[in-house]
Amino acid sequence: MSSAIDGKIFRALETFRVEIPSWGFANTGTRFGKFTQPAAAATTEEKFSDAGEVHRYTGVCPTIALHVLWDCPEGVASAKKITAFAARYGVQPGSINPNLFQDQIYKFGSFGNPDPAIRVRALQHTKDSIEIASQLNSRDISMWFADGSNYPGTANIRQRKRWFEEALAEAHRELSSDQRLLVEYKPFEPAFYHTDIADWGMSLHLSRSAGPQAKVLVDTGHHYQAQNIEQIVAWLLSERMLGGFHFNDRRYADDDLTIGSIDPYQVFRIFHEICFYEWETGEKADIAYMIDQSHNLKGKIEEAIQTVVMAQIFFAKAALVDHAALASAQKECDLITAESLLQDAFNTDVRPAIQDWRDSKGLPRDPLKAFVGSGYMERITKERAARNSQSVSSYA
Ligand code: PSV
Ligand code: MN
Repeated sequence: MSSAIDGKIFRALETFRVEIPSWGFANTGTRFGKFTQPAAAATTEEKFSDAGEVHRYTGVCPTIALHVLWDCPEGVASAKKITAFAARYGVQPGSINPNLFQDQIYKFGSFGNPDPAIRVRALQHTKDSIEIASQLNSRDISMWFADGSNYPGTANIRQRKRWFEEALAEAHRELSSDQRLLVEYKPFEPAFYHTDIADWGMSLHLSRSAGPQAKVLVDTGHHYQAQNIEQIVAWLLSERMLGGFHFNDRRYADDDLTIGSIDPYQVFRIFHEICFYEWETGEKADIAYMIDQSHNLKGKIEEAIQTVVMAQIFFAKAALVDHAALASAQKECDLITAESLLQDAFNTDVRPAIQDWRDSKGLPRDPLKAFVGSGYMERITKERAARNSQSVSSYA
């Protein structure tokens, strides 16, 4: 491979960081049940320990996303313990995710609940989550709402929109100047008729009405089949409203499969829009790259490492697109050349250059192999198996 290509890949990887979700290490399943894994993490400390391994072998996952209900059971008082875990395991708390969907009170919604007392509690939980984020020096508070309805006529959609506008604006007022509120959308599930924040346009509207530090969070699994996600990305970039990603792949709905396992070209196309934007504007897009996957059947730490390796591959491929040539081919309406520029980059084997980059950083060339050979899995399996076999542990 030419040194120019190597240089492009090295530069791209230099700043590319991926946040791993704490919930990716816990036993998860579907609504039909869970198949537990003997080595799954059950405590926040174990999740930090597992995330630390992912960072140790990849070198690009310095932060772990936390879900407040599952990882901060004592609320703001949890911050001290979490800070100690961060120091012990070498990974910092990343985005803070309030949980506005699991408590019984949220049966009919959180910010969109017709009961004002529940809306107040949901807002208080959000404010507490922002306080936790401040204690932990976390920049992003990621808001996902399960709010919606299952049957036509059962919810006042316009009224709920207003409640969302009010509550998000109030949450925004709690942010410190360096924090951001990321607003995620999802078209359906768990609600099956309407979801209050169903698509990127609704997220964009609510983010704008909340305030300047609110941005849209795109979860790749939260789209209808065949939706052109990279176009959404391009529009949000153009509006400077893309704050973050939850990456995963899907075959049917929000399947939470490993990034690139079903449609690798889609991941590439998304990264391409970001790289092209950065080339055109000369500005680095301020995007939090996060993974939101549920590793139900594959080994959890192995899958997290596999995910990061895949993400680096697609990002490196996207960095190889010849932007100047692409811009000129687009201008000339030279379709074959324009399309081929993307295909050529996508078809380049970037793995040797990525391995060389890892070498240059003192990281193992093959992070998965290094992890498997480390003995960590054997150790935690011994330590956690007896406990895990006794309890079909909860989602957290
Ligand atoms: C919901 O499907 C989601 O994508 C949200 O980001 C949640 O916080 C996460 O998954 C975990 O349930
Ligand atoms: Mn998500």
